[in-house]
Amino acid sequence: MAIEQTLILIKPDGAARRLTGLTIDRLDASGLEMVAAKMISVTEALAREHYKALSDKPFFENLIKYIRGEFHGIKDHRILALVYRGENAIKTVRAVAGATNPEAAAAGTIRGSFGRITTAGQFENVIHASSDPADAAREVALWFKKDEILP
Ligand code: DAT
Ligand code: MG
Repeated sequence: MAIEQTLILIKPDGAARRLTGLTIDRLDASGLEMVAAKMISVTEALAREHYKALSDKPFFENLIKYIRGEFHGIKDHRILALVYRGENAIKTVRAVAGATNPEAAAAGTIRGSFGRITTAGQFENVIHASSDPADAAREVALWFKKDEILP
């Protein structure tokens, strides 16, 4: 099986609800290796580029506000971004995260345990995890410079 890298973001609901440590603990237990980590201010441009595949969705504008912390009072739009590496890392992290829709996410997954859908219909699902190899490569390069990732 291939060694992969995948991007994880602790989303503003995850940070606000103090789920950063729990998320890292779950990723640590999965056996994958953390190879990059930083707090970064999510600019409007970065948010739109990250989610550009969803730009035609009705929830897109709220998704941009959500990831920039505007629903959770996050200072400076800051977010913790991580890269994990290992065999089958992309699927492994997606399994730890659970399904996109928190109501559909399996019990015991991060999203299944801690995600919610707001009354406005916004999915608050605690973490972002790259969904496939093409997405992962694009996202890791978007959020991190080469020299910020351990070789
Ligand atoms: P994932 O984050 O599991 O890769 P995605 O890439 O399809 O899912 O969507 C990105 C984010 O957009 C997702 O984490 C939450 C939000 N989202 C997706 N579908 C939604 C919907 N039907 N209603 C509200 N928010 C949604
Ligand atoms: Mg996705």
